[in-house]
Amino acid sequence: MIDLRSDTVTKPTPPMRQAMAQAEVGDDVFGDDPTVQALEAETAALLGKAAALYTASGTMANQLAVRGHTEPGDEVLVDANAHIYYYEAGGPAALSGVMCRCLNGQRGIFTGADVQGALRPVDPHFPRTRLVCVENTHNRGGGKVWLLEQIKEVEAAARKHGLQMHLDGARLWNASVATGIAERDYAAPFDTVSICFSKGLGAPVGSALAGPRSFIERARRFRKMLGGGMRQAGIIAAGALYALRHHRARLVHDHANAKALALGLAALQGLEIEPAAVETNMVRFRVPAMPAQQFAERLKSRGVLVLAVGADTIRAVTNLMVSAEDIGEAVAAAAEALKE
Ligand code: TLP
Repeated sequence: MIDLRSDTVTKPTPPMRQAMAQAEVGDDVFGDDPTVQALEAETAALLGKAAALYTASGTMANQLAVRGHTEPGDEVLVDANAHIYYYEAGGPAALSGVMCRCLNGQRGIFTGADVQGALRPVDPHFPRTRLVCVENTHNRGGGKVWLLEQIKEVEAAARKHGLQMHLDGARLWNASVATGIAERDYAAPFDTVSICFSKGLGAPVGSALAGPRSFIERARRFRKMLGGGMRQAGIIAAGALYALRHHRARLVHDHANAKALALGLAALQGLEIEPAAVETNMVRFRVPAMPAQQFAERLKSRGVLVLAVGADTIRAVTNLMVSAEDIGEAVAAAAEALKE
């Protein structure tokens, strides 16, 4: 199977498994796991933040950030297609008691004027607007990259009104590789940043939340509250550490494969796709002739897995397990599936 459903589907490579097998571990709830501590320190340093916390998932890291930045009844500004709002099981409402005010970004990118326009007057009738969340790269935006100037414009509007800034950087690595902008420079405008080791970097488990030390220590208590205090987590943290050290630069291959896939699909009759919109490792396209799910099933019977992410939209994500040859095979499978 050529698995293009997500970059979460990767399996640890042999050297990653070796690093995991040899990891020094201890009880991390007691602060005794040297591998988790090394991962947290390296992540914080890379992002230019004082501290970081290893979490079970990206969802947990994002929801800890929302919880830490807000009080119940507050309002969070977020793009309508952002993972925090769209794919986290109602977490902001359930775990933090906050309202989400959705901004209509273009492929996930909104502006300082959008932030400005969503602000509420200071008045007891209204919720307090507290937090702005940005997602880079943007998943439902098709792996869209934010430019630093766009982030700085949002930051200026947010700071003018005393709002906090959180970055969902699950795929920040992809944004950095695509633009050459260092992760710490992308992270600088934000109070807190979540990143994932288990997506493009190919580690089996885990994400992290980075930010000021006092914020991260509070988040550690919230993580415990959610049952996310893990014991000998060094076993999985070693995979994440290996991925952080060795798998960032190779993302250029995923990006080249995504571009090749988009160009290959664009040459077929019967698909709607914009290769120029492919900036990182995600390809989105439409199949007007049939429901997306049906096309996904036709591809599956030919050994290619993709995800229907809407009634008429398919997503294919290149990743560590997909080679340039696989892309050629996936395009051939799509050509056959269209003819069936
Ligand atoms: N995204 C997954 C699905 O949940 C949709 C995927 O396959 O793309 N932020 C962003 C931008 C994400 O894309 C994801 C996962 C997360 C956070 C959450 O990470 P996990 O799955 O570790 O909770």
